[in-house]
Amino acid sequence: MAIKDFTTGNIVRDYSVDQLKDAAKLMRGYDLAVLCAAGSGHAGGTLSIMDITAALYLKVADHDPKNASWPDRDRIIWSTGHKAPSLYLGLAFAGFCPVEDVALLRKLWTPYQGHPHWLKLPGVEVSTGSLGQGLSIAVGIALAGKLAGKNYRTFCIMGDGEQQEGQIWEAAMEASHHKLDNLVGIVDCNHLQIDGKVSDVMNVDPLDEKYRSFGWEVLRIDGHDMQQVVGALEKAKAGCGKPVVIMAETVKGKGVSFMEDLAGWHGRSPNLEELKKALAELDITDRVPYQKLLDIAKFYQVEVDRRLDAKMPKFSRNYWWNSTENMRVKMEPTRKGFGQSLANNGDDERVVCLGLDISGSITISDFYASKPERKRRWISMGIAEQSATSAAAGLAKEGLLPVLGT
Ligand SMILES: Cc1ncc(C[n+]2csc(CCOP(=O)(O)OP(=O)(O)O)c2C)c(N)n1
Repeated sequence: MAIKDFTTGNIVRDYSVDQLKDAAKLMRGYDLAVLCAAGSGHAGGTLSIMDITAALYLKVADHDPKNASWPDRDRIIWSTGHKAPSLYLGLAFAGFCPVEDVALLRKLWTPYQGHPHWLKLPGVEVSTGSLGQGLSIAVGIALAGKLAGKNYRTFCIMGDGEQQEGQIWEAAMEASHHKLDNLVGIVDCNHLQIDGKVSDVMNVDPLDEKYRSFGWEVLRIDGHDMQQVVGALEKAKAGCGKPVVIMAETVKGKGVSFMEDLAGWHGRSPNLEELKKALAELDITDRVPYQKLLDIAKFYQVEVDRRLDAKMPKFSRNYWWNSTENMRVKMEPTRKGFGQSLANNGDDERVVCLGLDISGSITISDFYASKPERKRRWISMGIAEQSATSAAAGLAKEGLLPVLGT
């Protein structure tokens, strides 16, 4: 089991547990460097999943970097598409693409978009990012494997906050009904989501019992203990007559003390100073060519700007907002109007706001930000948009004015 040449069946490279540990550490460094170069992205969850990524891409999954669409390859689905940089580094370290190219993360026209795009980068199985859908896609891929009599395995990486999505449980039901012993779910149990602790936003525990009651085999491990990670992935891959889910206990932001276990690092990227501090902590300052990665991103962006500028219509005067004195406007993101309006009009006792774990970004939390007494009318629903929308219908039916957004 490992990176293979499918034409000969030979193993191209096999990693020992110590080599995997080292690769995961290095991948964390590259992750932070490319996030820094992009100026945005998700540090917390990409760090928590990195040991599993290294084990899967460098050891457990059968795949061939020279033939990404080899029909018998194992499939890896990233239901948590926001962890795309980990996926790209898994592929890069396995030899699917040059590691330094990942510095083009989130740049226009590159294969390394903020969320995975399967048509842009060989090795990316499906485009993801809308939470809750990956396990259903994985069920379909596993069913297709059964229909074709193929022996490949399908791995699906999910988040613990993501378990709030009802669709996951529909997929879990389907997987056991169809005895998909070729399907392996992996839950990155880092106990945090965007709005805070999973247990506060919308408790999903006891997850093990839930999956067991849905007919799955459950393996719970320390997701940062490489021996345990490899052992569980190999055991799950061997199959046991039913779908297997690995509950990996992890730490969000793992490896960097000032990022660990902090919800604020969910959707943040480090600045240069933070990057240097993180690399020093990981003890890999000399092994990650961060300046080169930053330069690759910077020079690429210069070219993007030049090409965009060439496409812009040119006029005798510059009419762009705020470019001249007579075009002065106050610029505010439109989403801020949403929160502002709720802050201004939220005293109406009928107004009830439903939180869907993205409250700060869409500013719905401005509803109670300066009026804590309104918290009584703030209801956290988790990442469960479909049910929350129907719950809003129920609230409205009883004469309330529900507001929700995602
Ligand atoms: C359907 C959907 N709703 C909301 C989001 C916005 N979103 C992106 S990541 C995230 C939190 C995910 O938490 P978790 O699954 O625990 O992932 P992790 O903490 O490991 O990053 C949310 C709400 C989304 N991408 N898709």
